[in-house]
Amino acid sequence: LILGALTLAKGGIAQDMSELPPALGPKVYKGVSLPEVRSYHEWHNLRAPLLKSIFQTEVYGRLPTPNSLNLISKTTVDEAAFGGLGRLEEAVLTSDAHKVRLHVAYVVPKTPGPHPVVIVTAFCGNGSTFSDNRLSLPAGGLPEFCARFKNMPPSATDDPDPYLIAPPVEALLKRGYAVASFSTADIVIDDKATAIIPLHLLNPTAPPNERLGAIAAWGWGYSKVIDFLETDPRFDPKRQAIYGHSRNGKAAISAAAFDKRIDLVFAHQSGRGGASLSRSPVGEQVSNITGGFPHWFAPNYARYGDDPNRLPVDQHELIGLIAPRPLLLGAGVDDQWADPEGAWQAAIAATPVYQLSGHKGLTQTTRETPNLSADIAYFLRPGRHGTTLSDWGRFMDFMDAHFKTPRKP
Ligand code: GTR
Repeated sequence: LILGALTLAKGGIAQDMSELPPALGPKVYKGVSLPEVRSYHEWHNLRAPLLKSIFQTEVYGRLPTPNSLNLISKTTVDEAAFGGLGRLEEAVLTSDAHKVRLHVAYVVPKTPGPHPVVIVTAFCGNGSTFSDNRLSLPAGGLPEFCARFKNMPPSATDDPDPYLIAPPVEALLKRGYAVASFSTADIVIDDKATAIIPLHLLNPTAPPNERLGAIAAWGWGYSKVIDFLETDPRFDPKRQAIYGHSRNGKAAISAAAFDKRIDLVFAHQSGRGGASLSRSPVGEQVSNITGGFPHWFAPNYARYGDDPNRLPVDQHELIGLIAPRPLLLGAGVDDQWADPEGAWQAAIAATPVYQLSGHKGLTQTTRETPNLSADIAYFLRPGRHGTTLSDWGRFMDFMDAHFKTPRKP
């Protein structure tokens, strides 16, 4: 697994990724100069705080100002949901300062707890996550594309659409997992024309070029759900997993980098601004994503559009901030826009951080054969952008492997 020897191809041109700064190498940023990292202690105490600051300044924007949301209500929606396997509830949390009203829907297995939990982001509302239209709609209603999914039955085949908006909740409950769901629209609606004011309200103190981006704002949503779950003894605070697909996969992976309470992450097809290296020449480029979605990142990120090699950090260092926690990365062969190769390279380049902490990081030797009990697992499956039932199967196996023996002391 030697990175310098690997190349990426774009239109027949091979690009040498040796320009990628090693995760543990010396670093200079705005006059601060740090030597090579030689111990996990140095990583944790010196390097990680600097990286968290650089990722906010240059990529994701300044995180929301610290704030706990107030619990407004908690209701039982269905005592015996999913054929009696779980109890479906809904909580409403608000913050006046942040102008946020967050609906968290969750189903808790009927078996004795405390239960491991997986937190998912709902593209089409919590009602679609749990197939229950009594649950509240997200702020602004459902996005237009959700009409396409209406009445789409869960499919036993590997169709990448149905599971995009609804995880296999029954299967998760049968394996003992609680499932919690929130809509990113409750934090900030995904609309470049209207997002800037709510993003500013989440952190009014951020300098203009470091304005919070929607990706990190959505990531903060996972953390707010965790604040709430941790007040309820039915959930195990040592086994909290998060899942996000595509733009929500970017949110998930950034959330885990900034919030240590997240114990395990499945960032599926997260692409640019997610697990894939910003320097990678495959698929969506920094210039594409910051041009198409200017509200997703700090305005500073767009400055690297013409030459991402100038970025003082890259996504292998973001993954390093997750170490030693388990991370699953899924990719699709026909989903080159999300740059499967860039995520593979990032996983390789983040592995020394896992090794420094006494873990192994990525251990598989081919992209197609994930080792689901390794700290970092990656899979490249046939097919396009979307989440299939077998993607979920791998995620559940990954959680089973890692949550058997909780890692936290
Ligand atoms: C695309 C965007 C990607 C990815 C995707 C999605 O339009 O270019 O970065 O986030 O949307 O979220 O499905």
